Amino acid sequence: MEGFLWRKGSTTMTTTIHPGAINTDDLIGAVAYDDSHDPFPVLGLDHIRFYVGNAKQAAHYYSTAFGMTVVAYRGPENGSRDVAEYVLTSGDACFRITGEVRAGTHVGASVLRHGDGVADLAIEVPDVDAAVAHARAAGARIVIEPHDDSDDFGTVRSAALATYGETTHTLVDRSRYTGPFLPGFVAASPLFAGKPAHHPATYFQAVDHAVGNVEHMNEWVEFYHRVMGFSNMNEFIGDDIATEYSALMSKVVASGNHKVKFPINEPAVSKRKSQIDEYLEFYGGPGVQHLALATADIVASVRAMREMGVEFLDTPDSYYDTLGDWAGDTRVPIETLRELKILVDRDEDGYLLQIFTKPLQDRPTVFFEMIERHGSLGFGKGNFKALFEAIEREQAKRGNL
Ligand code: TYF
Ligand code: FE
Repeated sequence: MEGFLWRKGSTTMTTTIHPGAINTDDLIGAVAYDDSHDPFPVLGLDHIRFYVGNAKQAAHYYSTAFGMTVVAYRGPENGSRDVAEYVLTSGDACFRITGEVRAGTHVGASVLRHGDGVADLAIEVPDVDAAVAHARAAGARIVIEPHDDSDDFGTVRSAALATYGETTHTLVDRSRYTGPFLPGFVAASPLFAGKPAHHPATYFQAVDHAVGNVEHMNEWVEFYHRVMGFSNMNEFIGDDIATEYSALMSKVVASGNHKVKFPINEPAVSKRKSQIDEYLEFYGGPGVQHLALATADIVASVRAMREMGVEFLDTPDSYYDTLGDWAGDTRVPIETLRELKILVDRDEDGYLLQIFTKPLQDRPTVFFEMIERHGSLGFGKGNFKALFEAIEREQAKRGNL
């Protein structure tokens, strides 16, 4: 039977904007790494699973506003009686949108409490059993034991472990599988064929990082060390910055190859209500705060997304008045950055361009970041002040500051 194989990291893809192959490992700042002694080797992020109130409409939104393509589906028509799921890809990035079709599922219970949000950050691993054995010995709670699922396209072995809040990490070994997504899913046609011809083929090509908001940052940093063998990246927001303006503390943990990067935020005590406290209150506990989407051409992507109605945070003009003094040469002229409100950060390794959307639903919870890396492996430290002030302006509009 013909295989689909929509990924993996070794695949190259093209956009209309940057002709030629784009290496998604470069886009996300992956590094060479020998995992032969790693107790928990990971291949990369497999997919991001959202629980939503209306999967069909969410899939439509990610198709139109984020330029993604529906590639697989399951629902009542093919044996999934309780939930409908749409799988969308954009380059190597894969979103799985799950909604209940019958009252009374755990998906509905999750949406009742949290609203639409990220339920699972699935990680591709070479050996599910070895990973689970290590995680269990390190004290992780295994929520789904290792098991096989099969269909005509082969077999997938998977398991799931609990992380912060009600979020989970599914561990997936898809090395013996060639189907459109996972066993039980059927290939599906795109929901939306009307993308303007002048838009890039994809607005983003990989997921760069996924950020968690928690109550106790160090507890979860230690969890990722102990359970997954992740190490700290040299990027943090400490007490000093927190008290000055950010009202949050943050550390970043990453897999050895840096293909999976998880910044972890906690609220800091400050004069005003932290943006992290606002999230914890409205989400109803710890959860995924933002997903950073790596793009090879942030200008084309942000222009396209703005045309399709995506709302981005504003940046004051004063940011661009002084940008030339410190940002140095970037591939994008300052006037274009100013027009689109794109931020720049530079460190010893290079620079990055980034911009943040407003929350993607009416609850002030999960949002996205678009990021174009040029050497920098950081997270935009130089922009924290401008960014957090922009977030706080939105918080104030909601009456939550
Ligand atoms: O992922 C990061 O660390 C950056 C900065 O509430 C950031 O995108 C950190 C905390 C936050 C929003 C953005
Ligand atoms: Fe980020």
